[in-house]
Amino acid sequence: MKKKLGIVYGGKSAEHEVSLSTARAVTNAIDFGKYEVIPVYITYEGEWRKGEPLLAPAETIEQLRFKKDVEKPDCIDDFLNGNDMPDIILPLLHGTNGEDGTVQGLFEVMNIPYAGNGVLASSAGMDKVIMKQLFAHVGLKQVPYVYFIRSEWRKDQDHWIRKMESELTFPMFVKPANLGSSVGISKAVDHESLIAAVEFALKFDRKIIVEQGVSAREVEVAVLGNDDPKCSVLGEIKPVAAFYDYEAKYQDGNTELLIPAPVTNAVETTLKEMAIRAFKVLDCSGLVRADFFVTDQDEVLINEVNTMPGFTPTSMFPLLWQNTGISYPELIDQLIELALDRHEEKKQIQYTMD
Ligand code: G1L
Repeated sequence: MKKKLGIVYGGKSAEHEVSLSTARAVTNAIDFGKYEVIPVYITYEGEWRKGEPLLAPAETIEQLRFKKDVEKPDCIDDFLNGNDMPDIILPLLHGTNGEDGTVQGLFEVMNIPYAGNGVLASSAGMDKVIMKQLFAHVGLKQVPYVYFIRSEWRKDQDHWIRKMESELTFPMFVKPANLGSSVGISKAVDHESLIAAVEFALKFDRKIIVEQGVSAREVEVAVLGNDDPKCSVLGEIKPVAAFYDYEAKYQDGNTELLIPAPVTNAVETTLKEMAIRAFKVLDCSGLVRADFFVTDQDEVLINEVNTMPGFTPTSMFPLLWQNTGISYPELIDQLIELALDRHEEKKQIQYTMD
């Protein structure tokens, strides 16, 4: 019997289209002899629409974008009632309700194995402040930062400005704490732009983090596994322009990837050990992409981990594994196996005392 593999994609998110492309790429890599693939599209409005099982890879993303169907209403009830359930789910969703742990919670309640991180790691990884506090707890070196919530800022703006200007140096990066993407982020170079940057970020979140800018290279590693996770080779993201800001960085064509990253053995060893420590303190499972700064003095600082990294064949995470000897289809297979392993292990847990 073929396993029923549900792929859930789309969602109420700015990254809706990215999710659709990712879903298409995944259907291109799946072994249809081994899996029956059930596409579940979440609309921009948040409606769940299940399509007919796919018999072959999707040729376009439009094939995966299901229109409203009076015959088949929102299928979330099917999920909640346990009707016609997939055997395993690949959640390919970004942002709110996707990578923040809420959708993972739904799959937990339904008792369906799903790929990638669980509720705790997903939600902790969504909040930059919580993530940094956990990192600090296990002694991971990071850039200095200050954080506060909207009401604290409104109450005593001068206090927070003094704190930032005494504990950090310019340039600083001001970010909403709770967003997975780059929305609301800006660079502050002086007193005036710092205030403007805070006000701007506060439009997107009630919690703000201000990080000290560092002059460093950006190096990333992909981690795969559950209890005994393994690291890929390292990759460096190199800005093509000599001077760049965050706006430039996230645009396509402005960066180049160096895989493997040209770092010393000592840096490589330190960075991989730090990535595993970060994976463990966030209680990750399946996968994570860990992002670091490597300073001119070869000091390694952790920046953040991404519990749902970009996942098309040309994204950093799959590219790093490809360069480590695991192809894109193999990677998907492994993530499915890891999901099933974790689910089996959870079944062993005793819930009562008798
Ligand atoms: F299924 C995995 F492996 F857990 C998984 C799930 C989701 C890997 C990567 C992603 N990433 C995404 O869904 C996305 C953020 C690229 C979609 Cl927009």
